[in-house]
Amino acid sequence: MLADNKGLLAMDESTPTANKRLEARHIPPTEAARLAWRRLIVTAPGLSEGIGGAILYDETIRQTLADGSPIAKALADYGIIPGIKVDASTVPLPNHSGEVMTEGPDGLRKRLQEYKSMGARFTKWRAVINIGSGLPSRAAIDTNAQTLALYAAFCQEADLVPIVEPEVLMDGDHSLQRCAEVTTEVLHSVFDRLYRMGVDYGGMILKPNMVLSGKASAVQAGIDEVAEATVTCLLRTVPASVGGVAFLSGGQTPDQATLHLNAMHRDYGKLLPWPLTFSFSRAVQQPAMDAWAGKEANTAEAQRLLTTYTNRNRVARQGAYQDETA
Ligand code: 5MM
Repeated sequence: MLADNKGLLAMDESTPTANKRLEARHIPPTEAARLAWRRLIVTAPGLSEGIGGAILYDETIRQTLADGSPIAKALADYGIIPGIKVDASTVPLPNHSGEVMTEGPDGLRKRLQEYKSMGARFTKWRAVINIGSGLPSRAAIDTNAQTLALYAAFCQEADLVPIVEPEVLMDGDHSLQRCAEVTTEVLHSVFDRLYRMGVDYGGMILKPNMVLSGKASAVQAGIDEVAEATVTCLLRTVPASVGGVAFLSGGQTPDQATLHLNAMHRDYGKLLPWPLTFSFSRAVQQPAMDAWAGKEANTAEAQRLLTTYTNRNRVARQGAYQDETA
């Protein structure tokens, strides 16, 4: 999945998130529009040059291309391994205002068998941690870490590779240092629970946030600071035997996400014990969706932009990306 300096494409937006992205571009949020967008992505010429695996959503894995081929099969035929998001999104954590937990362990064993029969070879589960005044609580960290570990154990039992995604959000006015503290604490807790659940680190992928300044912070860390803080945090917390690390973009601009990944490889590439790559959604889809705007006539240009951005990240994964805006 992560071979040849490739990354993963997150195209697993739940229906509410997918609709939000369409509405932001004045595209009617219909099933037809979601399908058109997903077909555009899957059929983008050359997508497999930078992408080794694509994470689908339940709706998408049940859909087909215009020629009737199932989307998971089409991806596999193009050389992209199909995966599936198996969490059921977040709900409020009881007794903990402002914090959430992820639903989905009930019936998971059965759902995994169904997805496997539909061609999925890996899965993803996202937990969300908020930074705020007094947050995150120990309860939020422990609950989410335990659920991620349970999910990963179910997947390995089913012979599917779990992507474990504990996302510390960028929202808020916290500092880079605070994000580093929280991300370190969360990753320690996640790996402790994974270990206790008997999860084989070599057969899983971690999908973490980068260590960033809060979006609303007056002081924004530079590219090199983010790269150093993120690599330091990961080296302190992620066992060397983990199969791979693939970042989420979390609301960074496409340029920021690419430059951060690039700086990590350029400056610390030789220190990294695991493949370190990308599993972006917004940071690769945004420019393409803007160009598409829901119009079939814009398909080719949108596909060109999608592969431009996925390929940039493949170059960044080698520390060789040149900032065109610098
Ligand atoms: C694409 O969004 C994924 C699913 O989120 P929802 O259940 O809220 O719709 C999300 O897990 C995504 O895979 C990661 O956050 C990476 O996406 P970004 O946009 O952060 O790169």
